[in-house]
Amino acid sequence: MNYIDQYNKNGFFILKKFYSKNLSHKILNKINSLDADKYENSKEKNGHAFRITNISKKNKDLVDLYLTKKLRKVLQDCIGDKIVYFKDKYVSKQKDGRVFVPHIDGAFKVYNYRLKKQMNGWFTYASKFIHVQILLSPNTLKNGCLHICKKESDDPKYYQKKYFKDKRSKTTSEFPKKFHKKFYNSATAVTGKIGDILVFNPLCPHFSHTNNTKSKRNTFLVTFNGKKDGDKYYLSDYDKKLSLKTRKKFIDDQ
Ligand SMILES: O=C(O)CCC(=O)C(=O)O
Ligand SMILES: [Fe+2]
Repeated sequence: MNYIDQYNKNGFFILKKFYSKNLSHKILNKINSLDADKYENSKEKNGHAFRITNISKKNKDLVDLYLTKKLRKVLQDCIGDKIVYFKDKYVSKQKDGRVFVPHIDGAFKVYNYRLKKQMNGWFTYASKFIHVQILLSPNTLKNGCLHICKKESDDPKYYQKKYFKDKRSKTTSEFPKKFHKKFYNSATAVTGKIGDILVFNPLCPHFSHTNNTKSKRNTFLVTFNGKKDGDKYYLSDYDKKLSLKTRKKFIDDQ
């Protein structure tokens, strides 16, 4: 099956050696040279930033490295439209660090303070998203590689109706515990080397276990939407900041 058929049928595929070793190291070195505190980030107790979010808009040189013509073509072939950058996330898992339970991305219920109503996460901004996960270190079963399952639907509401019944799952798009086994048993492990990529629909259930090795498991995940829905980066960033500010004010007022 070619990658377009795989994407349409399963919602994901892996391309080995997509970037050369040299280019992959340039991407990794560029990200490692950034000051994580200048970006939205999450840290482990020892101070290691295991997640740094939305790097690309401030680092055009990084975009020039990873957003090659070849990548554009692959993503456009899959989504059936030109692509527009939506967000990104560098994930660097250290030994015994963060675990990601089975979840889908972006299909969470959230109150939007600008629109003054409950909205559907990323689907407030566009109807279709596509992820590329760039492997920036070896990814193995031992160091907590991503595991991915076939998508069940292209509609976030399908997952909300079928799986997200309690408050936590509704607001995080993480599957309740009773469904974890089903996903553990049906997943493909995305093992590979630096420079390999996984392209996937954010509505494919995915998860990753802890890193049991001394080396970091590094990946860079970039999300795009279709051009027909426009560039929504600044609007979604505005909404996120408004929500944080309004919630903080609410807490301060208590
Ligand atoms: O990098 C991983 O292992 C999982 C990351 C992920 O799924 C996420 O941040 O949404
Ligand atoms: Fe995810």
